[in-house]
Order: sequence, then C-alpha cells, then structure tokens
Amino acid sequence: MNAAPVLCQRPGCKVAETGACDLKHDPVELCPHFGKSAQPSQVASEAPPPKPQRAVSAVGISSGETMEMEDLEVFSRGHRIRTVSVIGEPRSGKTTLIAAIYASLCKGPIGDRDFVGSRTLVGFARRHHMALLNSERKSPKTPRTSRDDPTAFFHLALRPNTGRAVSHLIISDRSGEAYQAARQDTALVKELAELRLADRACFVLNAAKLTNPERHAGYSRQFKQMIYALRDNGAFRDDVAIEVLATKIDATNRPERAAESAAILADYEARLVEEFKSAGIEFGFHRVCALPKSHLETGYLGLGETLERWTAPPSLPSVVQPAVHDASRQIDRLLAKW
Ligand SMILES: Nc1nc2c(ncn2[C@@H]2O[C@H](COP(=O)(O)OP(=O)(O)OP(=O)(O)O)[C@@H](O)[C@H]2O)c(=O)[nH]1
Ligand SMILES: [Mg+2]
Repeated sequence: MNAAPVLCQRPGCKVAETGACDLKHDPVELCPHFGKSAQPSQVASEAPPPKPQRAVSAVGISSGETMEMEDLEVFSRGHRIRTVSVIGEPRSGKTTLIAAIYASLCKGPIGDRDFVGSRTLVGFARRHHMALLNSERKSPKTPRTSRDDPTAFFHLALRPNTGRAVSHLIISDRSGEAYQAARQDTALVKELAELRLADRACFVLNAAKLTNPERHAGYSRQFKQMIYALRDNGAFRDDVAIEVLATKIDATNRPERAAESAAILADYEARLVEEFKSAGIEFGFHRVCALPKSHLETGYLGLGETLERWTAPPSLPSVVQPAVHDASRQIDRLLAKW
C-alpha cells in the first residue's frame, strides 16, 4: 500500500489523510508547518536511515499559479469546494471580472465576505496586473485568454464577517473562443470538462455589445444559443444554478445613450427570465461593472452581491412527503389537506 504523502512537518499530523490541520488552521495553508517536510530532529530516531538511492518523496508546494484540472482534483479531496464556471464569448469580460473580484478583496471585505486565503494568488495578480493603468498601457486592457490555454481554476477562501465557517470558492476561466466554438459545433461541448464540476454556471453578457444597435440582433440571439447549446448537450449537472451577469454596465451609462441602453437591457432581461422560467430553468439576471473605464462615475458595481451568491450555501432539498390522494389511512388524509 502507498504511504500517505507528507504535507506537514509536524510528526503525527493527519492533514494528508483528513484534510484537517492538527493545530486547527483553516484553511490549512495558513499553518506554518503546512507544505514543509519533517525536520531531521523530528523524525523518529528508530526510523531506519533512508536508502541512498531512493528518491525523497515529493512535497507539494503551491506555486500560487492558477490550478489545472489535476490540481483541482487533489485540492477537492482536502476541501469542500463551491465551483463557479464563468462562461462567455471572446472579449465579453470574464477574466476582468475575476481580476476585479480579487482586486476588491485586496482592499478589504467585499459585501460581508472577508478574504482568508488563496492557493492562486500569483494567478490572480498576473490577470489583474494587465487590467491596471500601471501596466503602462494607454488604457486598462486584459490580454485575451488563449484557446490553447488549459482551463484555469482560481481559489478563494472566504469567511462571512458574521460567522466562522470558511468557504472555498473555485472559479474557472477559459478562452471565450472555446465556448464560441462549442456553441457553433455542439460536438465540442464534451470537451468543456470544467462545466460538469460547476455548482453554478455564470454566463457573462457583454452589455456594451447588447446595447449597441448595430450588434444587438446578432448578439442577443447568439447569447441565448450559447446557454441552450451547453445545457441541452449535457455540459452541466442537473442541479446546476444558472445566472446571467450583464457586465460592462459603465458602457451603457454614457449620458448620450443611457436611457435607451437601460431600456434595451431591461427588455432583454425580462424576455430571458420569462423564457427560462417557462423552460423550468432556475435562473437569475444580475448586473456588474468590473472596470469602469467608459464611464468612471459608474464605479465598480455588483461585485459584493456576486460573491455572496457564489458562496451562498446550497439550498437544502425538500423533505416534505408528497400528499397521498384518496388515502385509506386517516393520517394520510389529514396530511393531504395540509
Ligand atoms: N468598459 C468596460 N470594459 C470592460 C469591463 N470588463 C472588461 N472590459 C474590457 O473588455 C475587454 C475584454 O475583457 P476580458 O476580461 O479579457 O474578456 P474575456 O471574456 O476574458 O475574453 P477572452 O479571454 O478572449 O475570452 C478588455 O479590454 C477589458 O478591459 C467593464 O466592466 N467595463
Ligand atoms: Mg479571458
């Protein structure tokens, strides 16, 4: 039988097996002993000396880069995670949204969520760097996520400031070209493996494009097609929650077109909600601004509410017994009345 990997330098700590830190650190990465190999003095003296040729067992030290699928599988064995897949056409604003959530947490709590830790700080910082003015661009701009890049998984450990329970949020980001290709050729849907893990599918709607009269017709159709193409071809689990996040709201607030844009967006929201409700899909529609560069007065918008939804505990299944009609027992007849 293989020995459990060494994850902690404290002799006897069971973190590798149970995922729980002996010193009660949560997340376990906060423990000063986590991720280090045992000190020579701490190794039991009766242990036989290592054979010279044997390779020393590797200790996983997090690089801080985004995780890939294999890393996530290992991580999810030690942590209870909530997973959100951010989905959208190229340049819709997926990566910028993720970078904005990270940037806001750097300044303090967002909504009622406190930042506790992250396995992927370097990955966040890289994305955020390009969206900053000091990346020496004339205006903030996030580089395209390449179609050849594997799906990137970001991690956030968060705690509501009213409670003690830490939630581990995993957010997936992938090139919009891959989602666009799957919309056009549904045989590619099965390649989007991150979507099967998602507790929540977040479809990013580019509000700047939707409210552009020249692009509205085509884009509004394509956006709906993307949701149906993925859902109807088994991309998600049955219990997935679906939300639409209209981003770039600042672009719709420019004074010359604000009223017209607001009306287009409200009308599209009403039609989507109606359509998905009648298709029996649990569905929400929300607005964010992740980078208010077109209309500075808009400011960052909706990030706290987004994080709150993404980390909300899943609703418990109903345990109410279905009513028995024409029951022979008195008690069943009484229950049917209620
Ligand atoms: N005005 C405005 N621009 C935004 C906002 N969010 C993103 N952008 C811009 O939209 C462009 C595309 O953003 P990305 O985050 O790279 O989009 P993406 O969906 O990750 O794109 P791919 O990686 O190609 O799939 C960038 O130039 C961003 O600066 C926003 O809230 N407001
Ligand atoms: Mg991207």
